[in-house]
Amino acid sequence: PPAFQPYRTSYHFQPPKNWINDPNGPMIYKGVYHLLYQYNPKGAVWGNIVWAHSTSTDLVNWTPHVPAIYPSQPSDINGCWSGSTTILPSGEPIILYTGVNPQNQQVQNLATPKNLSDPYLTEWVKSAKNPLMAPTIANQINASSFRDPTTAWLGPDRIWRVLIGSKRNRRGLAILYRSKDFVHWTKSQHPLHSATDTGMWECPDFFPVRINANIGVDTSVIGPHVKHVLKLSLDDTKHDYYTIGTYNLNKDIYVPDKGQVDSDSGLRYDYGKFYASKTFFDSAKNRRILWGWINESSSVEDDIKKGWSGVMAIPRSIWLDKSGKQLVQWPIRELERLRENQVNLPNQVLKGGLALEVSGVTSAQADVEISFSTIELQNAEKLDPSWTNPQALCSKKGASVKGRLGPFGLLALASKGLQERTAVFFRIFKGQDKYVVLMCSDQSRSSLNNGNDKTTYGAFLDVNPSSEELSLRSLIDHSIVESFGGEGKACITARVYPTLAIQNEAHLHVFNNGTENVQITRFSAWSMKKAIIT
Ligand code: DQQ
Repeated sequence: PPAFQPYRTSYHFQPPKNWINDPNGPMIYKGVYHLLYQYNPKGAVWGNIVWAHSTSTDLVNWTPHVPAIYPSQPSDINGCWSGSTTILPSGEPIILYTGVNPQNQQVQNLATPKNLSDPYLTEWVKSAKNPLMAPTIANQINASSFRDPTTAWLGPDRIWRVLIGSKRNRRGLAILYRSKDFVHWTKSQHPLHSATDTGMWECPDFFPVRINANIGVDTSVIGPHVKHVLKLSLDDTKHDYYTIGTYNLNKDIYVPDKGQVDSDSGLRYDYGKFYASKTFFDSAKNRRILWGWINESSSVEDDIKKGWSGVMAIPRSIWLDKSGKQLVQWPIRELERLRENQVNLPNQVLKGGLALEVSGVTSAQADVEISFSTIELQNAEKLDPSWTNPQALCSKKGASVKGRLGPFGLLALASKGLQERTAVFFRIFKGQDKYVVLMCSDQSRSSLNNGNDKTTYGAFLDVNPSSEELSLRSLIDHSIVESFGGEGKACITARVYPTLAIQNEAHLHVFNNGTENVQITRFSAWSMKKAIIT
């Protein structure tokens, strides 16, 4: 890789070079966090996939190990694709992953640690019984769409269950398998869940969340105090969608409370770039942690030139919102240990049309928290009933389009004369019977290089601006702006490649491009230290 690397991140996980994609089998074992992930040891594009492996004691600083799983037997000779770890009741971790066999069929394999007393679990042994699950004529499984086993869960009937992503024609499927011993698996007649016309379901994730408590629970927990979440990564749209619903263990089916995984109005973990994510239960801190892959928005040629592609999002704690209608995500607390040189702004009115530069922060590598309150809500622009797609609305009304209540927010990775800037902001509209808050991340002027994908992203945010403040946190890391609106109710992650606003030439502004004044009720920004990721 070249020496000049303005887009490498300082506190988001990435290996020194080459291609990465999905996080695989995250876990905590003997106090050590493990991140395994899809990796091409030979280049900056997808291919030659192995499971690379790093460990950490704080989810921030990472030490690499040799690849944990790589092609070595007929059942995975053409690739070791995504999968998950399950911690058995004995405390032993066990991996299920997808292998691609000599016929290019997708099959499911098992691997166990060679030495359980090694907390780093550097060596893994594949089962002689692999593959444990395979497409056959009898089971009618589509051999090129059968992959990404979930963490398994154990029912009160002592039977293990696991999901495999699949499709039949255009119907997406979460195929269910059951086992008494984790080795012999039988396909259930019915999928746990399916939906028409969604295409392939990659990387399913299925887990319980506590009602009315923001603590995580183990994947096998069931009962009246939990709801269940089913997440799917739609190959068609490359977004991660989830629903919240009820898991009926007797029938082994999952019924979403409301909504579909496939529709554009479906709930997403992140309304920007974030894919093939996976959660695990952190038994040391009783929380559920979400890992997601953030792909590049640059051209393949640029990726090859810089020698790498892909980073991981900051691990996020994830729990059920008190409304019960959506999940909430927040960067793991450990990240705050990288904060230094805090800069605060006093409470103040930010007049319509004004911007305020924040000095004293390393703006290319920062953590920023801001809250707004709005005074003249009744002056909000009316929401046209046809504006149902938040991304389309944010594209139409970008940061430079003047409004009434908004756009107001942050200009991140801004160049001196503002030729380049990534704008993360809110707009408030007057809807039918309530105010509607739109959160946007506008990349249209993020770089003078037009070879990048500069799509603008957007989400509606379930916050009531007449009684609540509007908060925004943005993690800025050279080529990433990872934003959390409404205390984690909507997340938008963007990849940007400024040509001027790099390193010490990057600036940070608070702006209000609406006609109405807004009040800044809180502002803190920190320079971020570099994490040790070797
Ligand atoms: N990536 C893996 C597959 C998975 C896809 C291959 C999702 O197992 O379906 O690298 O990004």
